[in-house]
Amino acid sequence: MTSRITCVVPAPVEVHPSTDSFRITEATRVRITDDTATVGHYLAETLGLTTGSTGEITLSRQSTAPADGYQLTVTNTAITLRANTETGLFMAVQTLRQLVSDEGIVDGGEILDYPRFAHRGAMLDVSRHFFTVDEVKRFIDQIVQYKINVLHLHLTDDQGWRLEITNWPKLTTIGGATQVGGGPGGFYTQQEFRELVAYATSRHITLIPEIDIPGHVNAALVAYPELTCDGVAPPLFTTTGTATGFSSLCTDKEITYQFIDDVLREVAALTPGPYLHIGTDEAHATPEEGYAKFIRRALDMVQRYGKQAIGWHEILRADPPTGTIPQFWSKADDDPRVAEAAARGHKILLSPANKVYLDMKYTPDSPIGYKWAGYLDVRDVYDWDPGTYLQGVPEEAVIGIEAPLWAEHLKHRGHIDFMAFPRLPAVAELGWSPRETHDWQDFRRRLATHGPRWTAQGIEFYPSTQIPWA
Ligand code: TNX
Repeated sequence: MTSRITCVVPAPVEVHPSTDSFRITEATRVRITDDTATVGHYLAETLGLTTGSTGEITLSRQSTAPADGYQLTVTNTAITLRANTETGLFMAVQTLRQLVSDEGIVDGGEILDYPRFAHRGAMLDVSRHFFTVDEVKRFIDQIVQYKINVLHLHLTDDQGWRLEITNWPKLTTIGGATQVGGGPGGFYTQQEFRELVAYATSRHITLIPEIDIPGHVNAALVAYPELTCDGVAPPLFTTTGTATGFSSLCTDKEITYQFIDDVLREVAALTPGPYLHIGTDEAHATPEEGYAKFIRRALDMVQRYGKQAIGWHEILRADPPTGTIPQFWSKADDDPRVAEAAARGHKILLSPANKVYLDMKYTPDSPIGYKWAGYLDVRDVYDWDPGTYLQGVPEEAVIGIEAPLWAEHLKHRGHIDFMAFPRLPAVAELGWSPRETHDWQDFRRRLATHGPRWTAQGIEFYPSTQIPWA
């Protein structure tokens, strides 16, 4: 059997296997020092070990790896994790977890590793179908194993508003009452949301909350009809419909701006991370001048509340300042504004639908999913290069990549598992690993060995025929 140290996903920058191996037993201890305690305890908990002031597994905050990178050394007698940052140590733990066999054998060798892109994200839509705090925590624990460091939560859409806003309580009591299919829906109280943020932070995940405005707001309009232009409440929307972008806040009413100011202020206060995502996609029901005016005012508020704005790339229609990050979600080169924005100095977040939309079917036989962006089997997701994908958007302009998991078709957490695995690890490798390690044949060989781990973790993954599962 090949050494697990040659099966790490995402592929490390450098791997040097040796013939050593370390055996983890009940007596194995994790050595804890002041500056490594948090990650040390997490490591011990994850591997079921105890901690102490001495131990065979040591963590150190001295490393030659770049920030957020790490070095990992496994010999017959010791395991050493080294990094300059706590995040780097956390990443080292994720690699170490992949090296441990069921019998506690850790294959020997040395690894030097660090990320290619700063932003390696997954997006979960909790609006179309609601997922509980525990379900989101479970997703976080799944994705950190692949060094994903951003979780973007799509908190509001036509079908449901999922975050309590103190000044506008009906958003959740009315706007959060249902979901696609007409089921009971749900929402996070601010306290629950804080708990989620804290959990993400403890896993070195930056949580990005998205409030999708000025379109995709039917749930808010049901709750507060004064936000529509005619003042009439629309009915709750519990299907996926055929027309997207049918709802809009009224951009001519001042109350609209009081509303978004309250929302953005409260969401900013709940969020320690640097970003607020303001949606801005498919605002087909918003008049063009109204759209630009609205976006500029919303961007001023985001800035006033100390955050950097992200928006789906349509936001470029409003000529936002260069600090705004457009999230590209279409197909290659179908919007010249993205390359123009990169030339002006915007950082670009890449989520091309025909590559990384995890709500697409794998094949025509997939039981759930859309196909509007094509069928996406593992190889389709893996075989592209974020550094050269869009003409005029060089690697330096790319902040990273993100895989959206829209939830029109996700009825329960098993559906999250099925759509995210094994595709999300492919996205993670594109975001983390250097281009030089990119190799489909090698990736499928390594990925195959992860299936039994997912099974052990209860992840109901899709056993793609492209992967020679172990
Ligand atoms: C497009 S991508 C949308 C979402 C849908 C998704 C379904 C984007 C910014 N908008 O509202 O859920 O397609 O694939």
